[in-house]
Amino acid sequence: MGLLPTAHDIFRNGYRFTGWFTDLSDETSRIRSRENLRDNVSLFARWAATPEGFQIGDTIGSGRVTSADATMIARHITGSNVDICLLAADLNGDGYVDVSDIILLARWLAGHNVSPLIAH
Ligand SMILES: [Ca+2]
Repeated sequence: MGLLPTAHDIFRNGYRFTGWFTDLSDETSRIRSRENLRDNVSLFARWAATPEGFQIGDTIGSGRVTSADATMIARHITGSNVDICLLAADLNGDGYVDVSDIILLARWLAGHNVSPLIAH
């Protein structure tokens, strides 16, 4: 299996990464786990346009992605009433904001070579 592009590679200003697909015309072909990648397959990345000014990971709209964003995701998950952008907080694009997104953000902030599939 080859290497998937990293989280840094998939960040596109003004777009939200929505996942890897084996067939661009089939919404159900989204890859949800590396376990499904045992054979040689071609994968297609998909993005969705996001509101102007939106940046994945910038949950508080500060214009930067920092550890404060991870902290705010943690507060959201643990039930605190915080005002965050849920689209920006869903770093792995699975439709949920959970600890997987914090892990991905923390690893990315630490300079690790991460893939959105790691957090699944
Ligand atoms: Ca997520």
